[in-house]
Amino acid sequence: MSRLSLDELRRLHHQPFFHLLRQAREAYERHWEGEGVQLCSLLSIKTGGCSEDCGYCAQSARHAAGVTPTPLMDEEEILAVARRAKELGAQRFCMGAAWKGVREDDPRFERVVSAVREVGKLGMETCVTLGHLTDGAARALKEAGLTAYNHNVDTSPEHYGKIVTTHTFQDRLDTILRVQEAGISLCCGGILGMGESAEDRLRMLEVLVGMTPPPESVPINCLTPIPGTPLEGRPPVDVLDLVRMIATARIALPKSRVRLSAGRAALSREAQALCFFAGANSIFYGEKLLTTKNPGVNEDLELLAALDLAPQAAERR
Ligand code: SAM
Ligand code: DTB
Ligand code: SF4
Repeated sequence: MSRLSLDELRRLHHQPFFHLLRQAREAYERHWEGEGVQLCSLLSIKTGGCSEDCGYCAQSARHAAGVTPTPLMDEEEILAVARRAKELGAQRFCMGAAWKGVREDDPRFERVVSAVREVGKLGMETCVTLGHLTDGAARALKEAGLTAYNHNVDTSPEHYGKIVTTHTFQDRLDTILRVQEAGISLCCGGILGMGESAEDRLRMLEVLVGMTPPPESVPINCLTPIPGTPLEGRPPVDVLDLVRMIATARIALPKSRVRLSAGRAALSREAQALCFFAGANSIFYGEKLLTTKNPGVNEDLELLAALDLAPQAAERR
């Protein structure tokens, strides 16, 4: 299927709910039937104290979210968490750092590169999210065997400036291009519930669809409102709007893993079932995201079993 235009995305997204769901299900079955749900464990390897002002984020030094900044974890500590995640059944291990970005000559970055290499040796897919990258940093991560780099566009180009003022949407796209030029798979998605319109959501999707190649995985986060941040008072995302967005993403990005991401702890089992039906085929797995809670491991395994969904096969792709 050729890339969908904004108009086509609008038509898809606004069609009757069950027509949309049927179409999304067909796309899922064509490309993903039998593949299982990807379980990605997340670890904040460097928490808080970030220079940026992203309005949703607990880790910005500019907000009073009460997160105590911690230095970059040691490699052995990181590996211990990764081993445990693997034992619990995770296929991918994602490491997040509250940095504006990294350069290849920063010794802390070298520690992350080494951790990527070692986690890879455990037989897990690896992902990191470290903010902006230089070309050299992207190359170093590729050489260490990194599977994917997470760098979200987060919202539409038009809405971005209302959420973040310390860097631009274009800065995000520049890093995304560096990731892709280095030959690393891209994990790129966004957040719902930051006061954006349906049109903003579709513009965000248009940007993702326009990437070459489109992102390997697409996290769809629902804002977890953090007390002390500018977005603390935002109302929750309507579950049916979330399902509509997942279904539209499934059709528009048929070969991407669509990850039901932050905000899952606030969703009922039935709501999550609808998200999987609409084409979500990846979750964050483990009790904690970066600073907030995620459903428990047993709860998630029970939910997958109740839905007859298998976790993705464990071997590295
Ligand atoms: N500093 C890096 C960056 O900005 O790319 C990496 C860490 S950042 C916390 C990773 C992503 O987590 C953000 O792009 C955003 O999509 C998501 N995120 C952060 N806080 C969130 C929140 N309160 N609710 C939902 N998603 C959130
Ligand atoms: C993504 O899109 N969501 C994850 C991961 N990439 C790094 C992070 C979610 C963070 C939720 C808020 C928190 O725990 O602080
Ligand atoms: Fe949070 Fe990343 Fe923004 Fe820093 S750059 S405030 S860690 S989202």
